[in-house]
Amino acid sequence: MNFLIRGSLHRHGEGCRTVPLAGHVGFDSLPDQLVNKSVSQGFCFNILCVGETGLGKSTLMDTLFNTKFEGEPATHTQPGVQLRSNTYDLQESNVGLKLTIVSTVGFGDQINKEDSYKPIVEFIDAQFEAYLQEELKIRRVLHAYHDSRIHACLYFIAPTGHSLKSLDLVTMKKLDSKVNIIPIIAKSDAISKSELTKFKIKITSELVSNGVQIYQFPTDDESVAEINGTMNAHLPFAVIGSTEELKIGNKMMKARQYPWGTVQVENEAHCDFVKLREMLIRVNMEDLREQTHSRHYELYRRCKLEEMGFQDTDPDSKPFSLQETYEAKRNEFLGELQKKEEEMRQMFVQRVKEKEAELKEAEKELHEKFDRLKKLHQDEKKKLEDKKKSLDDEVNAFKQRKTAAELLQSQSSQAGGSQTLKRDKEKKNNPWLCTE
Ligand SMILES: Nc1nc2c(ncn2[C@@H]2O[C@H](COP(=O)(O)OP(=O)(O)O)[C@@H](O)[C@H]2O)c(=O)[nH]1
Ligand SMILES: [Mg+2]
Repeated sequence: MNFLIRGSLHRHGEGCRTVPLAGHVGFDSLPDQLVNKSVSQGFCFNILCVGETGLGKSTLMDTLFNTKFEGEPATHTQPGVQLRSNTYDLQESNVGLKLTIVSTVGFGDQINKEDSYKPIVEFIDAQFEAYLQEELKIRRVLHAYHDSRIHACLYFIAPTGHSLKSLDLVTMKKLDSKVNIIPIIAKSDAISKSELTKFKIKITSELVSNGVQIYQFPTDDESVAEINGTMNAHLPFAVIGSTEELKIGNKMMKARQYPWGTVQVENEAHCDFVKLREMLIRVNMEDLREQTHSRHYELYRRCKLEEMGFQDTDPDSKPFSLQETYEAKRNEFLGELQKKEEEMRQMFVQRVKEKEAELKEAEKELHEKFDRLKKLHQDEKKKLEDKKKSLDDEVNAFKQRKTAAELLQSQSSQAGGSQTLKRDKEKKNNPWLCTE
């Protein structure tokens, strides 16, 4: 038995030779080793559900994973968009899955929806950032790290039958370079079959004309190329969610019952729920994880490291050492700091000058006011003094007049007294003289 291997000897430009093996070596069990290791470590998968409140996000998750995840229904009165994240340990056969479901709360409920996409973008970036920080640590434990990066974003479209809302287009456009978007038409039992066909075409053309990149199921792996190719043509999947089991024939099935009939969730003639479950979980879960790491995270990491000043090569196409990058960034940072300091100093001096001028102006005004008041006071004082003087003069004149009057009065009374005396004398001499 001959085994052929490609021996890759990357030593100083040596090529690789193909050499035959004389017997069984054992590395053909590598795939099994990998599987066993992965199974024992367990898997992790993170889904983000974006869609307006009440579009059936929680119900669909329960239906997809055949369980009841706890959680209160969200109200429509949230002041902004938030993200609610829950992690669950699931087990199927001997495979463990750490599943994280992140759901938007309050999406589409505000009057102004301009910034609705921001908390979602920030959340996705925060998970990338946490992973990058772990990668950059000196002592990193990536195998034990709980990877919270979003692997699939289910975007819930309302079954209006018209076209996408601008909120949907804007949000998907902001997310498409960060996450694998799988658009789905929610509550598709609310739309007729012919309307649905037209709606799907309309949505696809709107996504294309707005340049929104949605996740395409991969067709490069032969084993899944056919099914994935067919399923790509069915996007966006029209789904129905229900955790209610009804007896149909002699089987219990997940369905929604209406006065006019029953919709079976897992009946492919009724909706695309099975297609979504197959594509998302059974066929492409690993590709979604892989794409997240190799495409979306890689892009985030590249932009972030470039932003931090890291480069692979210098302007002469020579590899940049980490030390040089660090030095260059440090110098750039110090330069910027100095510039900022200088700017602040200049600004401070300018402010002080302005304040000084303001104070001088105020002082001048105060002086002028003081002078004005002083003059006013002096004028007033002079007027009062004049008045006092004229009053004093009047008082003196009055006193003089009074004295003169008194003198006159006393003189006249003296004159009156001497005549009475004369008359008394005459009366004594002549008692018959009548004076009255
Ligand atoms: N007609 C219809 N109703 C659904 C469907 N999925 C969920 N609902 C109902 O829609 C309401 C809101 O569902 P919920 O999962 O809480 O929505 P969420 O706010 O997006 O998580 C509930 O009354 C569900 O029973 C569906 O596919 N079709
Ligand atoms: Mg919910």
